[in-house]
Amino acid sequence: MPFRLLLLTLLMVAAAPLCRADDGYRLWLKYDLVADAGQRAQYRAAAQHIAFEGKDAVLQTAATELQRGLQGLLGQPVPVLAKAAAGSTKHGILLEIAPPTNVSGSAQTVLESYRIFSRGAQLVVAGGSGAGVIYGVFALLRQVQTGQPLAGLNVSSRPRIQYRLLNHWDNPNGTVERGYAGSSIWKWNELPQRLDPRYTDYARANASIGLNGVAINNVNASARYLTAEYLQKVKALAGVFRPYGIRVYLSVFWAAPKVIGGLKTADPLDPQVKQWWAAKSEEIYQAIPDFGGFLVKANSEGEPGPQDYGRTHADGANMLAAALGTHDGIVMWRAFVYKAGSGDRFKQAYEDFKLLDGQFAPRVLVQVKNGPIDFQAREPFHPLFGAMPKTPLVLEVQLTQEYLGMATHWVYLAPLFKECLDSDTQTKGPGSTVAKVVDGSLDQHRISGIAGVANIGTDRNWTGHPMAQANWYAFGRLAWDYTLTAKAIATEWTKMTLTREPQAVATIVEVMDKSRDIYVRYTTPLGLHHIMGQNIHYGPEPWLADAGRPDWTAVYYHKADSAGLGFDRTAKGSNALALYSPGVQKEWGDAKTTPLNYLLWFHHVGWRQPLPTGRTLWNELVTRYYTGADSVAWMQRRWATVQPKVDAALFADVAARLQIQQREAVWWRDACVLYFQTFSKQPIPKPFVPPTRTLAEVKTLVDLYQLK
Ligand code: BDP
Repeated sequence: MPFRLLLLTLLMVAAAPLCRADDGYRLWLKYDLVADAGQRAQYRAAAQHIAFEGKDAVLQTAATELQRGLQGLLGQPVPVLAKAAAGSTKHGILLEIAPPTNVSGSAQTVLESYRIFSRGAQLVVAGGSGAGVIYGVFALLRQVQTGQPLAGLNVSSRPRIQYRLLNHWDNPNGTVERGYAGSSIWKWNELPQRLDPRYTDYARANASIGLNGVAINNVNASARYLTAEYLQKVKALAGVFRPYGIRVYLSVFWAAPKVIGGLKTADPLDPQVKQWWAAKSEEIYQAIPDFGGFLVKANSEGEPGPQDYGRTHADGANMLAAALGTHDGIVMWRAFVYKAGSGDRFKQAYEDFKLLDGQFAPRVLVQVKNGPIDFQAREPFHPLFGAMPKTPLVLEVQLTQEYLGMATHWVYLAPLFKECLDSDTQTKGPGSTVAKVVDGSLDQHRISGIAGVANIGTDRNWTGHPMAQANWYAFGRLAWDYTLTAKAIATEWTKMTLTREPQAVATIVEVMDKSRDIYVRYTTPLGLHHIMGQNIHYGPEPWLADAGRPDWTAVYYHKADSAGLGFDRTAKGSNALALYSPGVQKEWGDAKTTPLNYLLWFHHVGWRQPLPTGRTLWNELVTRYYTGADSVAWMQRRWATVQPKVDAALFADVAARLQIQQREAVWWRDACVLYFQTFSKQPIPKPFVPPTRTLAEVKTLVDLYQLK
């Protein structure tokens, strides 16, 4: 070998580990060379070119994305040709827009549907529109990324839910409410002139999992977004997202007509207010012709709203829907409302909204969180699901781990989302699942939606915890098709993102699948809820009795006393159970038939009460706290086994976060068992070893975290 070549080879070998280091930026769209040579050869033979015709912008993006993906995976150029130039005899991939005739569903979901099949030598990706093609293209890439054959491929798919959105809680100053992955990725000071390349990568990631909308700003909204200056910035973002089939939505500040419009009122029935919103909406559509619509948090946690003027949520939502005029937009009106001092918080959204069913204008959807309180680690489904048959309901879930350990605890959320979607409201007999309420099929709604509060920030790996990328991914996949299993989604994500080695995949998927249950065990077992640290919502603070309002304390929710533990929501208590259908009431109304996971949500149970596990409540509670904390050590051991199979930097990052999680699981355990022991007055059952620190010592940790 000539000396210079030898030197070059040596340099390349030395540089190789550096190239391998994976900072997580590429998410699940890695496109590294397919390692198996035989498999690679098969893919290469099938994908010699990409062909399409037409000027549709999303179709063109689809071709570029497919080219980028295949070139990386196959390690060879894959030319994009005009359909006529490609001919039909050579093996290649043809992209075409061909609205299917045999698919049922709303007009939009038909447009977004795709088919992948063989026609002669060609593999065809046919979409109902450019968006359909792009979803088909990412499905095809997923096939290759997960090592599936292309030959004989024959799949068709359409989304089950029409509006599939991320909700960003991002502020104009660059902070993110409840964000744990750095700052907002939107750089308002640079827009509209400079478009950070990250905006495109963000759009690619969303399109690859089937998301078609983005509400870009916090629901605690600044009126600033509606100013002419900011609308130019929003327009620039919309321009980046449009070729990926993604529409922009805005959260609006209810009192905007007063704050930036100079009006004296924001009363939805006031003619000037109506006029202001209509003009504002026209201005938005002039700038952004495909603007998606408005997301509204009103009369909630201090935000202004129509009730300030004696009007209802329906009055407010319908006024905004009217303001959209003939444009193709919607209003998503949030049902996350609760007033201080007006009974069980569990019931308040229901009491405000149930009566309004049937009063909302056709383009209004009411957006309901998965559970009745607030994104706890486990909640029963929100009683509004099934209770508003005349109103399309958007399911809102949280990807950012506000109450689930922020960015240090590894918690895979698909099991949580699935648990809610699969819950049976029984409102129209057995099988009336939340999923069927949300997709509109139970009550024959024309429109349907689902929203995930984003966990994305400026951290290089987007989500802080590397494994939290899976929550973004899983949300998109379930929004598209909620019948997918949490495990199947975890498997494809792991193969695309971390490793294809079968044993390592199986190990990682097993940990992911159990992680949410483990988190529940060491934080809020048996249906405990809202006992976390005040304000920052991190760590345990079950003793919290004094906060801005009673329903922000912990004691309001767990009701521990010398007799027992749990919130009695039966007829003897707050009677929140009465909000559910008779079938659900029957099961959950009796402590003996209530699933243990929901027990303390609905019943005040005696400390010595025996449970179906054979243990008393106290012993079961302690057992769960201890085994939950021990399970984090199990997660660590399992993670250690995959070290040779995953990127070294990523391995170390996750291992370090698991150490924190382990320490904090023990913190939760000690805090909760010691505090509840002051009521139960019973010993820690064997074989568990009592905490080595005192309750007073544990309490000081909260102060440390909250920087008091
Ligand atoms: C709670 C958050 C708060 C949000 C609110 C909401 O603590 O920051 O503004 O939900 O959803 O979970 O409006």
